[in-house]
Parts: sequence; structure tokens; C-alpha cells
Amino acid sequence: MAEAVVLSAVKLDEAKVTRLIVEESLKALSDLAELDVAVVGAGPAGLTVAMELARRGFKVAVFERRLSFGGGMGGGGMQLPRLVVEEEAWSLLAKLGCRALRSEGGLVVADSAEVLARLAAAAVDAGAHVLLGASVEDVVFREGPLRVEGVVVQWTSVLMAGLHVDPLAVRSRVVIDATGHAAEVCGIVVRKMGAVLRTRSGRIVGERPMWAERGEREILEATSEVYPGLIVAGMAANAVLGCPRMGAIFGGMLLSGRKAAQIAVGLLEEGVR
Ligand code: 48F
Repeated sequence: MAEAVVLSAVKLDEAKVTRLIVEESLKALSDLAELDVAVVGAGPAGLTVAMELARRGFKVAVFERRLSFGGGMGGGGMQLPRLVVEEEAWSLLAKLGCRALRSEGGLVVADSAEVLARLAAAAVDAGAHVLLGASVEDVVFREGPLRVEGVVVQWTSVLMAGLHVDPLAVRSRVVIDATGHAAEVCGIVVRKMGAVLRTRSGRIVGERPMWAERGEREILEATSEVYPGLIVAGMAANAVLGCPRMGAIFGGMLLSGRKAAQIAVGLLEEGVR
């Protein structure tokens, strides 16, 4: 007969539960006030960049609007539970313990839930902090010369309720826009700072329709520091630079996250701010 599981050994006092949550949350949030890198968006690009930077010992936090990890990865293609990754990028996932379900013509098929769970766990294991349900609604900037020096964060629930509640700011030496198709942080910088981006057009061109091979090829070049202190990664990079979308293939997102981490390391080692 199975042994009964009892919890009666714990004296459950509601006030104690509340105190534990509040005290530890305040410590965690106050620790996030100053970062090496603020990553906006916990999709495949954001999680990869956070994992890579945390592994190198940098203080990194990911701010994710939703209460879940993975961005577009969990939904695979049309909500089917499989996704596809190019062999060149697969080694990154294989090292995290992801299982290849099939390999064909340079493409590896994997379980999308498994990939996002292992990637999120790897980022957290490496020491990245993740704040779920937290939307970045603005940036912190400084002049002389103009640069992005942090993000402004609000609970998504407050934004959804349309409440007039002031957000809190986080100082960060580098900010990474990994917000996917909407390229939201770049949008804020262009709209509110009148920024001319360090790209050929200087503006947000908008993603082009689907062309998987070109989208995957161009994403690595598009991943770049588009404004002082602001790096764009993942689908946001294709949206800003005017590159095609690619659908439910994720190698480009992972390698873009890795490249964004390399660019951030370069900036941090140069001693930005
Ligand atoms: O969309 P998303 O998965 O971006 P990604 O990492 O990967 C793109 C692919 O999933 C897919 C694709 C591949 O073919 O094109 O779309 O570039 O993840 C972006 C995450 O950012 C969050 C959003 O909820 C999602 O989880 N996000 C977006 N805007 C904000 C944000 C914001 N302002 N503040 C916080 N999180």
C-alpha cells in the first residue's frame, strides 16, 4: 500500500506564508535594481542570451510580459507539439539534454515543450533572474552621448487593468530587445528618443513576409547594437532590419541569442558606463 503523504508536520500560519513571500520578493526585486544586462522577452532568443551571459558571470535579468517562458516556441508551428532546428544550432540544445526525435536533410525535429523547458531551466541554472508577468514599457536614457541605460518595468496585470500606477526603473549597462515580432524596445527608443538607429535605414523597417532560408540567414547579421546600449536579438532583429520571417524553425533564434551575448560581452568588457 502506498505510504500516506502528510503535511501536518508543518505548522501553517497564513501570516508566516505572506511574510516569507513578501520579504524574499523584496530582496529579489531590490537586487534587480542594477544589472549588467536587462533582457526583454523570455522567448528562445532572450533565454539563450540570458543563459550565455549568466554563464560568463554577468548579472542578468529577463523581464517577460507573460506568466510563462518560451515566447513563440511553446506553440511550435500552428500549435503542433514539434519544432525544427538546423543541425548547426542543434548542438546548443543537445548540450542541454534535448532529445532529437528525427534528423533529416540538416534539420532536427524536437518536442517544443521539452526544448523550452530545458532552455528556461538552463538560463535559471546559469544564474539568470527571470521576472514573469513584468512588461517593459519604457527605457532609461542618459545624454552625452545619448544612450540607453536601463528599462522601465510595470506589472502586466496593471497595464491590462489600465490602472494609473507608476512603474519602477532598472538601471542596466546593456539592454537586449528580444521581444519578437513587435521589436518593442527599439520601437520605444525610436518613438520617444527620436533615435536614428545604427542600421542602413536608421529606422524600424518592419519584418518581411516568410522566406525561411533567408530569414534564418539574415538574422545573424541583423543581431547587432542598434543604438548605444541597446542590442536587438531574435525575431526583433529581423523586424528592425526588414528581414523575412521564417516560421516554426528556431536555429536562427538560438544563434541570434548567442551572438547578442557576444556583442554584450564586448560592450561590458569595454566598460560601458
Ligand atoms: O516572440 P518570441 O518567441 O521572440 P524570439 O525569441 O523568437 C521568435 C519565435 O518565437 C517566432 C519566430 C521563429 O520563427 O518568428 O516568433 O525572437 O518571444 C518574445 C517574448 O517577449 C515578450 C513576449 O511575451 C514573448 O514571450 N515580450 C514582448 N514584449 C515585451 C515582452 C515587453 N514589452 N516586455 C516584456 N516582455
